[in-house]
Amino acid sequence: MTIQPLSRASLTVPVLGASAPPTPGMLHLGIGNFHRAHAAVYTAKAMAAQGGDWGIVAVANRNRRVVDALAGQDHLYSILELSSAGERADVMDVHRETMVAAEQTTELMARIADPAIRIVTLTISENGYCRNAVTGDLDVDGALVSADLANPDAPRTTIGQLAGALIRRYQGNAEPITILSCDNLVSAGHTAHKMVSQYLQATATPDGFHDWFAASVTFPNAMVDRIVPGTTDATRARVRELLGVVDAIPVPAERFSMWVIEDRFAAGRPAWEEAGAIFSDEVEAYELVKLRLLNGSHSLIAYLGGLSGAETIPASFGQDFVRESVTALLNDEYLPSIELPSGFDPQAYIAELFDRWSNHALGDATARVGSDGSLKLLQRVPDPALRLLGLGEVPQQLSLMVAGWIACVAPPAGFAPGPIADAMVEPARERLAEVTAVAGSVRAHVEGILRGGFFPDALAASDVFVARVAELLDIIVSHGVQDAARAALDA
Ligand code: CS2
Repeated sequence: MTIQPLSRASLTVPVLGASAPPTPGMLHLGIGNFHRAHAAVYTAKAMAAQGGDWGIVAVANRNRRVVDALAGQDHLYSILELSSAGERADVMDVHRETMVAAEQTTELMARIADPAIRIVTLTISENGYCRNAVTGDLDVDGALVSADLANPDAPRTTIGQLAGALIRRYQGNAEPITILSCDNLVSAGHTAHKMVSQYLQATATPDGFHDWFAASVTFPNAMVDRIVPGTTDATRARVRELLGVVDAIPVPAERFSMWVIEDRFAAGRPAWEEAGAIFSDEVEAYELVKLRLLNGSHSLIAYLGGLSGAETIPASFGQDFVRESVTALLNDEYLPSIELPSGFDPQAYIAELFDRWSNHALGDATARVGSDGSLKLLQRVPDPALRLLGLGEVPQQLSLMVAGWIACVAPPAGFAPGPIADAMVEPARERLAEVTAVAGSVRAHVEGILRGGFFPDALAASDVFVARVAELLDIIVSHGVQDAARAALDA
């Protein structure tokens, strides 16, 4: 087969779902791998089933890599599905324009104000919501949000950009619009709504704006799920072999995919149910199931793996001690903390999770899942830990998770967690180093972090939790992670 650059002219395979029509109806903020293997796929399939002007404007926050590559290959890219049952590659054709928010902020706000755009989807990660870790409110006093409030025509945060765009939309045409968060947050829609509302309360708005905002802008909750690792040279090589094209930005993904959405769309939506999405009134229950059972356990697998030399999630989960710790976390600490959606079979879900975490073909990197822990753990630890503490019990596995995170990204003096932990991206590394700088003991180190603004006050105030995290961290540092996991299991 002749190898050609990926372009419309070189396309010899059919695209997945439908090609989008020329005029986009959606705009996506945060054009990373997850969106391209998740909402984009549902949208292509929905349009294949029922048509619709739902092409997507792809917006990167500041990094040009993906948008430049998309622009250079007629907005096409491929998805490489990897599982033990085999592999397949497909080409996607749903993006129609690209933008970089940091460079085209005014244009971006005008584009969102354009009535042709009826849905804005978000994958901006936990970080993008500018939420204060202690209060859960918009971080209005933080450097980023206060800079935007001082200069609202050139906002740099997504929240400021959305607020500016909504004001422009109200002034221009006042057409309704939906903002749909596709991030791993508790009550993702409510959280997005709260952050944007609090920003709008703090900034000048035209007369009548708040009534329009309340009546015409919706923020449905949604639970998103598909394990989508980073792209590697191996991904590109495999796509070249399977499709005969050179794609700079293929996306590897597992076969499994799930999307549960509240049906609250102000201006129409694609027929995502045709692609397997579930519309439900119990979305928050699904979000909690997924955030705790999948994402929470994922963090534990990542930190135990990072500290035991396992480069991938399946390599980590393949170790008996990791599997035992995760099983205890699921059964003793997470399952009792959630109300399940009706008809939901937790044991079947967990059995499927065990398969998904064992996907060696996908080879999801431990360092990917261990990254951004300071933001992710907020969704995964405090509520279930506080529940157990309230019952007079010690959350052993949640304590182990936090101890593992600290050992990986803010190790006590003299402890070197190794290259996998070093590869974890942690935006708070500097702040973590500051709050632990004067710690003379592991206990003081843990106190510095737990009481340093990374967790809500209620958890930071628990001496029992602080003490258990410190004991387990001490064991990690002095005897290794397996002994710490054993101590948490035997307690
Ligand atoms: C992972 C998620 O990054 C993480 O912490 O748990 O990216 C996970 O792979 C997805 O949420 C799966 O839907």
